[in-house]
Amino acid sequence: MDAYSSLDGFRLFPGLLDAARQRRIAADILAVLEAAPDYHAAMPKTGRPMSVAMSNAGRFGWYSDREQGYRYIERHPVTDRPWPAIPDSVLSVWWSVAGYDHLPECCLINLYRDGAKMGLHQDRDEADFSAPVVSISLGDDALFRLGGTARRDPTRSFKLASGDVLVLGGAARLAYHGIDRVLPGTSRLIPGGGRINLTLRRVTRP
Ligand code: MD6
Ligand code: FE
Repeated sequence: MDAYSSLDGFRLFPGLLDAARQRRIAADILAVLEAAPDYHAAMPKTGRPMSVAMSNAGRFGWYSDREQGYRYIERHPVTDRPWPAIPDSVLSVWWSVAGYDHLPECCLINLYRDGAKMGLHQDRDEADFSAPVVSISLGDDALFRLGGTARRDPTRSFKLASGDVLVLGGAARLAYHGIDRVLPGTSRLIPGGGRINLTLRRVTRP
């Protein structure tokens, strides 16, 4: 039982990544974004663009558009090139906290600039929920909201700071969660300000 969730498989590691590791990962992710520029995915059916900009590393990238909705794709939607490899600096975080014997297949990069936020959602576009989702926060602080496995379950919010690592595994793998807001100017890690969140996922069954 954790202070923030009664769901088994929720684990928060505040400050797991020291300043040097945060800078290494941030530099590696900025290099990924040079090769795979961020884009705004669109909501299924309405086509409304999400406020969070995204890109990916790994075999699969998470994407959504009006016509086909949420899914994983093997090529960048604009450049049509395969996604860059997941940097070793990021994979090492997976190996230290995931407790899962296979490589992640997707590193979704969520880029929060001025006023971006993310509504309450479940991560359920993967074929295998036995693998956890490992989340790395970089840059400005954010208010993270976490509920239960039903949308109507009560939620609570807590702050995620740069260098914090969060794991949603076990029963918490399908917990509802979102980002209420990012607190601008609370970190100098990301050039131009803002927040980057990385989520590492298994997409297929091993
Ligand atoms: C974010 N995080 O922190 C959004 N998903 O910007 C997520 O959507 C998330 O932190 C699955 C597991 C952990 C997460
Ligand atoms: Fe999520």
